[in-house]
Amino acid sequence: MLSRRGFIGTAALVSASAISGRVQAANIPEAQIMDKVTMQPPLHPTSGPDYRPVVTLNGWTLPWRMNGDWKEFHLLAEPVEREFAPGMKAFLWGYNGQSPGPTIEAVEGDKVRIFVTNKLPEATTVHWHGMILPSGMDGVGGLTQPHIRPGKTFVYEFELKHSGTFMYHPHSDEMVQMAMGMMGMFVVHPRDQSFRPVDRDFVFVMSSYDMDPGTYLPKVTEMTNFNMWAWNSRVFPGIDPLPVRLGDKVRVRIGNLTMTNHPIHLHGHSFSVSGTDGGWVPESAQWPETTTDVPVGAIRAFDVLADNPGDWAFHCHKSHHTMNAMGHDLRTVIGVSKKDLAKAVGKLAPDAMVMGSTGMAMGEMEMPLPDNTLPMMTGSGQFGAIEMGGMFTVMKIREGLARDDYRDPGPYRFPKGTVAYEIDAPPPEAPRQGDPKDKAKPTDTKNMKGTNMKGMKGM
Ligand SMILES: [Cu+2]
Repeated sequence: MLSRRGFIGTAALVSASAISGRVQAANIPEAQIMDKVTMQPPLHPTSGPDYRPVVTLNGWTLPWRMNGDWKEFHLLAEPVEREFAPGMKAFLWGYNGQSPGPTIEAVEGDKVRIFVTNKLPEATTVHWHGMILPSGMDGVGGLTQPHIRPGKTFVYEFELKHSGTFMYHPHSDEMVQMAMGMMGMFVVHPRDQSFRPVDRDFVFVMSSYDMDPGTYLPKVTEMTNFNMWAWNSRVFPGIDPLPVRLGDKVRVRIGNLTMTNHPIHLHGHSFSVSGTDGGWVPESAQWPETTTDVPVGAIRAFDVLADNPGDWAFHCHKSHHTMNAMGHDLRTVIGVSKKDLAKAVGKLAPDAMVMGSTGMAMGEMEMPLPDNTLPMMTGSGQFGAIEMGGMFTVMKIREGLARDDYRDPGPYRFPKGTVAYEIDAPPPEAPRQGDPKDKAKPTDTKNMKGTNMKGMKGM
């Protein structure tokens, strides 16, 4: 699953004097590279305190090595190619072969030494968002350290004072480097294993991109008008599902490095926000939610008891964030006569296709797309088109999944008689307010129980 790339060449050796005097260049751990875009199995600790490791949607955890009492990691900032979903690729910047970078995982009290090698065409730094650490390790280019020039390696050393969920990202040409996908998550487990343990622990970071159909590079000067809304630089239907065993205690940790907030919604359950990038939320301060807003530059971790089996949609509740790039420039023509519209359009563009007069569900419509883009609404389930994109996936809660089994269990097998169903009934004669034939008051609920109401299919 890991491919290794021997990168420590002359450039790194020449820069030895730039490296902290405490370590030698020759002693840099190998930077491990990931070439898969699917969720990799959790990385269980082989030394130190045991913990239940996280899994990263469409991502992986960065392997480390022990060197004395230091846990050593190696991040490689570099250009990468990332598939958003089958049919669309982007040329991004990231770490160790992917955008976002690998999740860094450690334990409260650990001393971490993180090597950062810059293989980008411009300078970078790494800021450890939310970490309580010495100022000189905070990674703000110019303010707390010199920028890491191309080809150079810097070392960050600090002790993990607190457990929780954190992020890392550049603090150097930030607008460009974050718009290009440079970011990752950093999870610190409590040293006390009895502190709020969970059975499954998912993590991902949200990013957004502005990419015209047919192009491969995000527009890095865009400030607000993005068209690809991604979880771990993937969009639906490219986002991994969250497979969960019925009865599991589940934690989902979500970072937001987009330029807007995301109200994240889970169906079929009630959850509580258990942590932010500032630390753990005391139980006395938690309240039940089904949607939690994740502000810009923040993290929300929520805990949920997965006690309701099924396929549960899990998504951002801004409807334009569950869509992909194609088609946002369309005008609203709901209610316009398709025939008249087709006649008018046909004069100008004989091959044009008139659409949208009854809504915009396009899931089942086969339309040729330009190269390298994705339909606005796409994906399919066992009952047909799902008509989603962007920040959407499914929590799949099933009986009897094995502890570390994160494979997609496939579509839910609904017990007989538990799925919403259609009946054969004529459309209702809807009484109108002010209609002289209508003797009933509009609010007369007795009338609303009449046979007419039973057949309100499609209302
Ligand atoms: Cu959103």
